[in-house]
Amino acid sequence: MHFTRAIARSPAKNFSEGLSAADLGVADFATMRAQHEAYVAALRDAGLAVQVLDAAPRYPDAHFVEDTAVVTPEIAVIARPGAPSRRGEEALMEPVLAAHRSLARIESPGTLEGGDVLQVGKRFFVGVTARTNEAGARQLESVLSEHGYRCTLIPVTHTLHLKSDVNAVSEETLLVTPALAEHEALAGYEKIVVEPDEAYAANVVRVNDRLLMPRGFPRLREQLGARVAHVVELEMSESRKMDGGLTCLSLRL
Ligand code: CIR
Repeated sequence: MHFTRAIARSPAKNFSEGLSAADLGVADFATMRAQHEAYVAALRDAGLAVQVLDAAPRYPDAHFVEDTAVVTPEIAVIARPGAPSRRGEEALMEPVLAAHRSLARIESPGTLEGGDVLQVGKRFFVGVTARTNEAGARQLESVLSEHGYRCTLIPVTHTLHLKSDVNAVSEETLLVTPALAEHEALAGYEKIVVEPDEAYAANVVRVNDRLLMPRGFPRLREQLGARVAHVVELEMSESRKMDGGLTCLSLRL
């Protein structure tokens, strides 16, 4: 899939009040802002026009914009966050996406966060997690099937979002943590399995000719080696403290 645009949101000064189970210490705003600017610059270097929305301090997790929608070339599906403190972020995103796509919406009692939705070509994998329930996943499936996509639901209990554990490096190759390496829903793909102590680095973003990965994971860098021609490493320490990864920080379209 070729992306031309991305939508991001500046982190709010109170972003460290967001949800986190990471136990990695208090996140620092100045460092986060610099890391976010580097992320946006990396997307621009990849040729994307990046729209950076204003910080939204009412929602300290709102810069994790990926969770607010699922965007395909044909449609944007406005999510319905499962975390009560994040409910409302999707309403901020709706008018932004309306400028680019026709919209569908996940409705109550469904919940869905974009971090649980992985697209690989015409297939979607949807994590059923603490944030995305089966009703939400089935609603998404119903919308996407109208556009020729096939959805497979994957129950995930050990981590926050499906994409904490699996992402596409190409249409044939997935980067997975050991937890999902043998999952039957993912059979048929070539796999790169991250080392258990580098599991955070399974959250990578493929943007056109390049792959963005978090800095500080030398074995994954080596594993990607010649398989991925252009790897960009980005410092992610402050997002990590807030349970966020690279995919969470933008919507690509
Ligand atoms: C949360 O717990 O909702 C945020 N602190 C982190 C969200 C990360 N988003 C993502 O993985 N897509």
